[in-house]
Amino acid sequence: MEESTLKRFGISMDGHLLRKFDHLVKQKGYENRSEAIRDLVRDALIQHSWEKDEQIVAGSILLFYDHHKRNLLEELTKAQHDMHDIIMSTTHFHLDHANCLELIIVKGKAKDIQQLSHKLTSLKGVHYGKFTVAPIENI
Ligand code: NI
Repeated sequence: MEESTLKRFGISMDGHLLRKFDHLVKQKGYENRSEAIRDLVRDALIQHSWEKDEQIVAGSILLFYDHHKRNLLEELTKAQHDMHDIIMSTTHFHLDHANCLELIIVKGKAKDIQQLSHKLTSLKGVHYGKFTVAPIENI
């Protein structure tokens, strides 16, 4: 029963990242690093499994960016117009002089939403992007 056997493996990580990770482990109340990593891996696998999926899902795309970055606003607007049929709402928050937070609520085929999310979060000038999604059919 290889699938159910607990396997051990080593992970290399730079000290700075590890300190931040340990802080996260503590904040989220995980027993240890292993438990936290298992959770992160499960989450990543769920997100990945939806990439080519026809399943209808709903979720949000959160973007944090500097609106001074050249062409960024135009690119963000174009990408959203290209896929307007899966976008239910977009809310823009001006955080300070330079930084913006944009929350995009989406609903549609998982593969289309994933594609939009990849497109938006990979634009130059987007400092942070977070995609969350939940199935709304065939749960
Ligand atoms: Ni703004």
